[in-house]
Amino acid sequence: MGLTIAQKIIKAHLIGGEMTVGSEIALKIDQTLTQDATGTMAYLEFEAMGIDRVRTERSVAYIDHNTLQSGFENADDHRFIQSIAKKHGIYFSRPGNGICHQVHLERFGIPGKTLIGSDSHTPTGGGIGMLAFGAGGLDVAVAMGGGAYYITMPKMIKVNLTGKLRPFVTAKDVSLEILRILSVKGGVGSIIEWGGEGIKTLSVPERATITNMGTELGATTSIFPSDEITRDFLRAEGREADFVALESDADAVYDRVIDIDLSTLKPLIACPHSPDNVVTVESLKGTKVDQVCIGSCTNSSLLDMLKVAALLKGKTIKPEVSLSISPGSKQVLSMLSECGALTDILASGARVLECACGPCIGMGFSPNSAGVSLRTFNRNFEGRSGTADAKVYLVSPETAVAAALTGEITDPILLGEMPKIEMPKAFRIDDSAVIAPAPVEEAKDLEILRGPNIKKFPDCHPQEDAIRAELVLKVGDNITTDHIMPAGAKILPYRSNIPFLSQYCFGVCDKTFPERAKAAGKSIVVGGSNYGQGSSREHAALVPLYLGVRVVITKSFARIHVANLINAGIMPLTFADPADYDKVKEGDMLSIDGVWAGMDSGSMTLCNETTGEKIALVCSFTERQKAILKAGSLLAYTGEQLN
Ligand code: MIC
Ligand code: SF4
Repeated sequence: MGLTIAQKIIKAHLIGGEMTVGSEIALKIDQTLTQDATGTMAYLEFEAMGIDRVRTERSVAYIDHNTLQSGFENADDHRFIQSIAKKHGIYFSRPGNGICHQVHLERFGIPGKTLIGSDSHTPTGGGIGMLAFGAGGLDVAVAMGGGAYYITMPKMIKVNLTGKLRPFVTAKDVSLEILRILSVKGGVGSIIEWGGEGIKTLSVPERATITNMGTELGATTSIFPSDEITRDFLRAEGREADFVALESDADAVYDRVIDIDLSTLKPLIACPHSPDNVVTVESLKGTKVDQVCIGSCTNSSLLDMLKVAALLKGKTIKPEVSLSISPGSKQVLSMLSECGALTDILASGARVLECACGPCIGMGFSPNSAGVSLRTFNRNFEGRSGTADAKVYLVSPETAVAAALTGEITDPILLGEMPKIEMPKAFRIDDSAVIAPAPVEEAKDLEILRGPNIKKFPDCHPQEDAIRAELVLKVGDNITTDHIMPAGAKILPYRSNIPFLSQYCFGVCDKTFPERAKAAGKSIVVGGSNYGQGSSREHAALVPLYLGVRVVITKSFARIHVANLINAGIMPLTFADPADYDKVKEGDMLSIDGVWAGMDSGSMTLCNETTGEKIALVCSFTERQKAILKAGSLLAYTGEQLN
């Protein structure tokens, strides 16, 4: 039987387990990336493992999330990451050099290699034919140390593209279309492989927009073949030698095939507050817009920016609209500047922001009260923009420009003719903002620079054989890690300070949670389906751990978060019958006896001591996961293994 592209890469990197859907496999990881918001933790964890030098082919530490430096905290964290990178063999991409996923695609991604990153949008690398996964910081730390990365062998979904996009319809609309079809849960447990004749009309940055947003489907990752288009991109980056051709076998078998005819697509828009809440732009025409933001790891490539500049050229934006543009990398910004496109952008009245995540993670540019913001980003979760009552819509750069010019949601087709964009044959290559690590002999004497913002890792608690704790919080379906541990300008500087962060835990759902959890001492959280979707931030596990959460019971979990919970020693369990979710309420006293035997048998009985009801729970832990939970955390378990 033939293999899919993903199965071929998995096979070449398999160091444990069998490639049977649903079973745990261990993969050798070639490259890692971190960003600063998750990086400080990941490097503290790497340090705790006591390994001198990374054992990957390439590890890169990016600074792109917290670049405001509104106090000493961010700057201290940057210095810490820079010094630890230099000492341990990691390349350091300075603040201003760009968003991790964009820069990694440009400068480091290699088709056929495996990559894990402490950021959920690491699958962006699939645009260049990498098998790239978002992971918790601790998993990345282990991979840097040469350890395997564990995933559940996914199913394979193929999206077969035919036809060609019409003018003003873009790769972003393809992403929104697949979200409309599959929803934010539709990719769970699957790798999405893109193929068909239609992919020949998509450049690498367009493919990367699509694999980037595959994260919003809950997919394990997404991938495109590596073909002549990939080779052209690598050649333009001066890296043709990195090219490897990759395609699936003609008789490869997929669990599901979805057909999309590109020529039938229309400009689409995701409405508040979920990326799968998709309708046509046309259907919302006339809606007043206050703010437009263009950028993020989804839509900040040179191609996107050149299109934006061409559409803005000679025009000015509506006085009522505020427009921000963040190019994805220093390479993109300097090329915009060289060809004069930056002048067209500035002349339109746009505010050009740093090459960083910026407004996407609520670091500035929050909308006005109840404001309508159209963004080319990948997430529009409630509150993420920094304005609690803002209404955030996700769109393509073309639709974003149309709104900035007219002041209302407008089908970009009405902008007239799409200007022809000439892409340069070669990109401007300047790696001066990437600092190489110190040679081994020099590295051992280097000091790691720590600021007072870096606090210790929370204490872990080995799972006990019997648990008795209060249900302190019950939440609904599709709870994101932005609900559990919000980001934004006020909190993001404290990503290495768990005690400080804990005051904001679940703030979007219930501001009283931190106090109540602390008072309870030990506690249980209950959630609906797809609990923990979104960001890879392990803080969404570490902070609840700090507040005393020992068990989370849901209808179902999102992939990265469930791994982060186990890594933190919090036991994730699911209701055998989802309807039993209704049999518990906040304040109930819950207990589980025979936890260890239950881990082995795959089922446990939850006793609701308040009502006297007994509820069946299920779990399916691997031997490794059981050992982590019994040790109290992946870190403790790794320590046990090393000893
Ligand atoms: C995000 O887009 O939510 C982030 C910020 O990039 C996160 C990582 C983080 O929380 O630091 C992600 O996607 O994993
Ligand atoms: Fe940065 Fe936004 Fe991309 Fe996350 S989704 S990596 S915050 S640009």
